[in-house]
Amino acid sequence: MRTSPNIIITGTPGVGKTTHSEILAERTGLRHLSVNQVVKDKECHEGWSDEYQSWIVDEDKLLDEIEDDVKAGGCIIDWHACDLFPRSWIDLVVVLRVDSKTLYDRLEARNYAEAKLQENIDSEIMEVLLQEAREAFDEEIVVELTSNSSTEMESNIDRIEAWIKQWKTDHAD
Ligand code: DAT
Repeated sequence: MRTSPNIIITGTPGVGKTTHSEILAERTGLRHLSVNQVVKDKECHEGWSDEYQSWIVDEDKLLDEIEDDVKAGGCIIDWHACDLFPRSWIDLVVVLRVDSKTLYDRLEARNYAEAKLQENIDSEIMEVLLQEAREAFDEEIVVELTSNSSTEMESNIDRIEAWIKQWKTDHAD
């Protein structure tokens, strides 16, 4: 039994997953688990894809790598995919959403190539990650939050922080 919840923060690249996760970790003492970092550091991949400009992730190796940490609880899992994580590991799935113009500007600032930029904008418009989350987890634990501005981010963080406190109260011995 976990005494601290596990939360996935997901969404298209550029929506604010890392920023939200870092602030939340600082405020709540939960651990920011950057899946990108684990994939790189622990080599949970089968090489680099030039076409997708990203690692070809070995999901089994990744899950093995993080299993003990996540089962212990208190992880903020930061990644653009969520359907690989076993349902029993996860207490809340936050899907961050951003307007296409804002997302365009953020990805352009990251020097994304045009094709990759457009692919991510399309994915955001088509709600790909929201659908993925809703299909993979019970609807009650999937929350969609907008992240267009720092005011929205503040309010998201307050909400998630309050949710964590409540979860801990509800799951105290
Ligand atoms: P992700 O981890 O989803 O790729 P990020 O946290 O790295 O996204 O954020 C991408 C950029 O956008 C970064 O420069 C911080 C900025 N940003 C993120 N969320 C924001 C928000 N709600 N308001 C304003 N800027 C934000």
